Amino acid sequence: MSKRRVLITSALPYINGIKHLGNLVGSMLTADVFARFQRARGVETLFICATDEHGSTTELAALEAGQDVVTFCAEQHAAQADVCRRFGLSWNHFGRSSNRPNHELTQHFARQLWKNGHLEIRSTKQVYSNADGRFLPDRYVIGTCPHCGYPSARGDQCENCTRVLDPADLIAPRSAISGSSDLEIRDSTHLFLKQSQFVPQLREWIASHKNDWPLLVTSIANKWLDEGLHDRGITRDVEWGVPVPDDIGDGQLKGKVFYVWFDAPIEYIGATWEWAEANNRGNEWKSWWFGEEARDVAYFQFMGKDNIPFHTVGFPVTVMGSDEPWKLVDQLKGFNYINYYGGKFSTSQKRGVFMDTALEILPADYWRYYLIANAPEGSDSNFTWEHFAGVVNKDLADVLGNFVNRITRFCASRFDGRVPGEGAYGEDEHALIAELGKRVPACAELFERAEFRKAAAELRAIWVAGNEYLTHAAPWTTIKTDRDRAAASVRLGLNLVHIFSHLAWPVIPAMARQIHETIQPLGDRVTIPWPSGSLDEELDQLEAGQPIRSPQVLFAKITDEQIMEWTARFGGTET
Ligand code: B3M
Ligand code: ZN
Repeated sequence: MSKRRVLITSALPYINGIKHLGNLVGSMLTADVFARFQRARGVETLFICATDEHGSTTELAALEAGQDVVTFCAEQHAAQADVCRRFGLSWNHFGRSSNRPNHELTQHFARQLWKNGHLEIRSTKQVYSNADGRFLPDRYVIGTCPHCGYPSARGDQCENCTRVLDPADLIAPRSAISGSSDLEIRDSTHLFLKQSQFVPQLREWIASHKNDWPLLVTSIANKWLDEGLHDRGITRDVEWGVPVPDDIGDGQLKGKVFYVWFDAPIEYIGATWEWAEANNRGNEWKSWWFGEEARDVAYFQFMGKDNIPFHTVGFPVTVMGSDEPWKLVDQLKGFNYINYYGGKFSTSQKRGVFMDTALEILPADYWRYYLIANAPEGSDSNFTWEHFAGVVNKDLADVLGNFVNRITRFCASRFDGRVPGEGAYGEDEHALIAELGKRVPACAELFERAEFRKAAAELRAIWVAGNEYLTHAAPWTTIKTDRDRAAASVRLGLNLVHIFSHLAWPVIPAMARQIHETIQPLGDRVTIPWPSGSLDEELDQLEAGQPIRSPQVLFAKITDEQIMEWTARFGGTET
């Protein structure tokens, strides 16, 4: 039996616009921390993401930007790839759903579904705009929400009350392209996926995960099934998408493309294919996804709660209906939302903090730590600048940063900047080693279970234990009377700095590197491995006489002036 491999996908960010911190923590960032942790443990890991590019939202965004959709997507993809890289997201591949592999695979799945009798051609009523000379699907229609009265609801969903809509539901509808209200209802032919046939199979599959998926995930999945699963229209009258192949529906579907939510999850596989192509790995992509070869793969998905139905029902139906042995997700990690001062982060209303502006004001690791420590797992969490500053100042500056600074400075000034070899570890040292002997495996277990908040809390507890040890051992005092005792404390302190950097790497990779470099250069090693030895060995592994460096200030505290400036700039009042 070969070793376990881990496949990780994060929900694919929509192509239009840089994502906000809520999108980030609920998919890409947590997936990244998990991927780094697996690599740090020596597990063969493939971490895949891509931009989700098709559909009416993209066409409209391109229109608004005054660009053709191909240029628009290319630019936006590059912009997102750049900001994500600067956030330390360590994908093996960041693909594009508009690339050829996804086209091929989407058409393949559709053909399989057609062949197996799971698709049906139906005539539907669609909104048609006379002024624009075209059908207006989904977001192309704007009008008043029939549920809450919000006047700018879009035809796919009301942003105000989040209800899913059909364009024909909207009151006083108008075209999002021209603003014209000269609209009529016309017949248009579309492909429907007969999802309702899959309910028993879905129920069984979801039930088989009731003990290993978060309650949030199984309850959202079951709610969808309980409310009655409708057959789903999987084609649209737009141009930008994967075309329906001619051999499906003998010409009746000419000019239609697949609905974006049909092709987007298939891009998880498509992007893996892109990865193989980009790295000359031939057919290896298939070994992560298909049949016997993929049996050793544990597949983890990360996403916000609004995406859960599409991953517990929509995509699985595509996979099951293909009647081919494609891999289904093993562990589905869903997240609640992060709110901004009690209200929503909103891309369309530019409310909250976005990835690019976040990096303008602070390094990525401040954000990474804060977001992981406050990941919206059990319930929604709430971002405020005051809270953010409190967490950063306390955990990163006062606890971790201060520990590293105190011990390295003291070593520099009193031990010539070298690891002291004198003195033996005594009772205090052994007590701390024993404590970490429990905490480090506990922390690993929490990362393994993808419980990020608790894992971060354990990490912080480990740093706190180090600080308490140092305060108690007080080498700056003992050195006056017992140099060997002080030397032993400094030696343990430096070993702690070293292990802290290994433990922190999945969450704060850049800072972890910097901390490691104060103790030992890393060269071109990318991964800082999770400690695998006993803590007795791990905490006594630096060689006596080895030089160390004093770091610059690792984490600068956030000041009250900065909080004032940022609340003024980004808005900071309850809604
Ligand atoms: N593009 C992102 C979102 O709903 C959506 C995820 C697709 S995952 C296949 O925010
Ligand atoms: Zn509404």
